[in-house]
Amino acid sequence: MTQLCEIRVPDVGNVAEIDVVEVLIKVGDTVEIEQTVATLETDKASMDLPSSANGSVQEVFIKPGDKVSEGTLIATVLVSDAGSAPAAPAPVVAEAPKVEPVVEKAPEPVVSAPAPSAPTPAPVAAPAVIIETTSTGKAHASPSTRLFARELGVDVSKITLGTGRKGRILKDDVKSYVKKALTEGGAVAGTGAGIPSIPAVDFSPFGETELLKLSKIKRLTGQNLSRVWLNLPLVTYHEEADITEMEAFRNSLNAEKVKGEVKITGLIFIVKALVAAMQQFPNFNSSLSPDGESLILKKYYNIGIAVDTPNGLVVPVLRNVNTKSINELTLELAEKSEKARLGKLMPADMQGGCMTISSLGGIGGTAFTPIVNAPEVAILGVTRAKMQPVWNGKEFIPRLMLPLDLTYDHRVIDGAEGARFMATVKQYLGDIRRLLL
Ligand code: CAO
Repeated sequence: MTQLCEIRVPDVGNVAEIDVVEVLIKVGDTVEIEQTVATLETDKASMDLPSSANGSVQEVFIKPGDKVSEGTLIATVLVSDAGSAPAAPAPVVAEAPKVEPVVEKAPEPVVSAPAPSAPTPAPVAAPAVIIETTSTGKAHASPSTRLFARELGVDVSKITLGTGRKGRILKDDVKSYVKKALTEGGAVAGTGAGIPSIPAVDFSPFGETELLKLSKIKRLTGQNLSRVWLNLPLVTYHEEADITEMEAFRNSLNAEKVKGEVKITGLIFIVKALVAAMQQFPNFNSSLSPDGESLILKKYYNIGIAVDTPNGLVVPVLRNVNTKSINELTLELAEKSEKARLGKLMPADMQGGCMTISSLGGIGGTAFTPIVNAPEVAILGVTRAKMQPVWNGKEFIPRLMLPLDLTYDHRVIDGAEGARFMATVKQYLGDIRRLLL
């Protein structure tokens, strides 16, 4: 046997008009006792209206924006014998639920606990209307939305604006928030660990704008950089190397090259000097184990080179630098940076780096703070070398000085270690004969 059960607004105290904020059921849905069927709101409180029967929804009489009051018919539910059908003849009015303030309560809940006023005793215990007051200054969301957010590990206060009435946060807003966090690769701002998001701004009052989709490389690089920025305690140390002799040597080598031959770039000497220093300071050729308890020391020396391409930044890797000559590395860099610019690098070309160099020297600059390419623990930034007067103890002499910026993961590298490492790189670049030792 089946019976039609009515779900009505219970006695919610002396409130004449209650707004329907969200309707969570539709015709054909199966509902269970205590399942929230609608979210109602007064000026002072919001409440989840639970179903008082198990069954299938036959008709829904309200929609968001409607005003309801005690006794308003919300929906009818067809209850089968197997379900929790009220014993009274159909139609049966669900018993007015007991009202219990829950979650973030105001000192004086506006909706008071009424005495049951249903005409027929319902055979099932009517679930409580769940109330959340809105005078707490907390995020504007119903208890069921809060529960939903908690189940997904979302701190609802991190959702800055809901799409519901008066900015109310709805379940769909929680879903969009999670979706956005997953697409952007960032962490969902969970309770206590969330980082305030940057609110969206409508620029239209200030002038015309145009929407330009980011390239895939740019989006992925952005996600990775944000992750590193948020997870690693980064320190950048600045140094200058005297490359006057190195540059003279490089120019003399290039003068010997016949037309069409690839010229030796200063970057290759930097790659060599870096690896020589990494061999002396093994911590720079390491990664932190995922549990943060150990260092994974690498016995190979692969250097990533950040290459600027029309589609964004890519980092091809020069492998086994310690076993290759300056000429070999020059050719390899020329080939890989060309492939990078043509978008022809294979994933394997960009894997296995131990440390990265980001050189802006061809463009300019005096210093910058590159971001470590984790799980590497350090990155070397290079900006434009320039002639400077350097005091030799007796006089100022013109020297070609190269600015270097080392950013490192401070969990792995100590400040003094970083300074010693850079003093070593500087020494190698100052006298490249030392690379032979
Ligand atoms: N100081 C002075 N001049 C420099 C210099 C420096 N530190 N570095 C390069 N130059 C000169 C070169 O000698 C070259 O001069 P010539 O044309 O007279 O020979 C010119 O600048 C152009 O060099 P280049 O940048 O093309 O070549 P490179 O070997 O130095 O660099 C590469 C290769 C692939 C790193 C570079 O082309 C590139 O893409 N740089 C951008 C890197 C980048 O975007 N990094 C990301 C920063 S954000 O993390």
